[in-house]
Amino acid sequence: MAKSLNIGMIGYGFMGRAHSNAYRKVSNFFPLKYQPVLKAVCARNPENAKAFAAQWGYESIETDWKQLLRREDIDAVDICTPNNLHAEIAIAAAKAGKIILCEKPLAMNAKEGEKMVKAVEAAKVPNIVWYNYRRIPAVTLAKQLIDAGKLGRIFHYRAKFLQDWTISPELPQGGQGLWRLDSKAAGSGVTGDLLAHCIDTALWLAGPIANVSAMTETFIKERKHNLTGKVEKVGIDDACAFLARFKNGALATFESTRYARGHKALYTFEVNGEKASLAWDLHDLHRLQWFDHRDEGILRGWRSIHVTDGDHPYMGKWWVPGLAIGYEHSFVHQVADFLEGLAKNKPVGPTFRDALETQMVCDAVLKSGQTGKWTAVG
Ligand code: SOE
Repeated sequence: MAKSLNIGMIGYGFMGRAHSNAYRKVSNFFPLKYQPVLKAVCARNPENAKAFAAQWGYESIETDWKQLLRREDIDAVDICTPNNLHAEIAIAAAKAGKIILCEKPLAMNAKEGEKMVKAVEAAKVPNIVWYNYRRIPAVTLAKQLIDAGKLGRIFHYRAKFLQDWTISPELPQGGQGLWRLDSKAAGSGVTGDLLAHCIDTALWLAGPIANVSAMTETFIKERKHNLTGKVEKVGIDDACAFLARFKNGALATFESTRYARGHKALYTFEVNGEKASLAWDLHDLHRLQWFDHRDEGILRGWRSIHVTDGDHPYMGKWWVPGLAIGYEHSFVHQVADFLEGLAKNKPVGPTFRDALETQMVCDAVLKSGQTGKWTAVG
């Protein structure tokens, strides 16, 4: 019989739902040695915590995260709060000996991230950061193809993450649902929120980034703040584009904005290698586009692989070949891999240390955006 792993979740927004859904589903599809148990959800407002607990099946609630960490019946803490609370909670959770699953980005900046890495490594607690897109089967397949050497030397990496939800100047900043626009809660704008995903995938697929040259822009300079009721300066980057050089010599371009009218969450990347290229698009997430120069000349062309067969990553655990899965399954896969790692006593990425590397690239990007200069990472 599987051993229970009692989860204490802090925060209950969009990510609280995505993670809770994953904990609930994982054991039905992935037979593992550990089974998550939704033990407690923690939110400042008891009514909200109760409503969330009732909807998702948490056994109890807490209104103070410090109390949650004191509970002996909590094995793992899942941090789904705004970014400005990640470090304090994670460091305390590590000291309390808890397993930690932290929402991305790891921290407000690399300095904070370093303290978090030190804390989890000193306490030797298993840890992971929710960069979920790695575990969409088509993206995992891209990783397998690159690692198998099928692309050969990589020349180019191209990624973008486009949204359009903050174009209205009437949209306030701060508070529930809108803390991503408040630099005091989020640390940065699209760089930490969206480009961080692109950077995590890029580092995973193509290796470390050496230096970057960025431009950032804040299109709407002032917005009403929901917590103070006053019109306040906007401190986040609304858009960011940067060039990067990987340590292996490959060149990259990254772009992200919340002002690309018509795009809701268009995350795409393309990798061009000596022998082959591949491309992926979140709006068509179960497909991987593949071009292989080694194909017979007259048949050579881009093919669209429907990543739904039993021998594709994770797919053997779901339905039957040809039937697609979606966004939420990337979180289920992350929990499955993490639980398998726990059983085998092996770290599963992205660990806090992996996510610190992403944070260091974000810091370099933001610095370069300010200075207009090429900036080394780290
Ligand atoms: C922002 O709108 C957001 O929800 C990010 O915070 C998530 O990390 C991303 O996956 C989707 O967009």
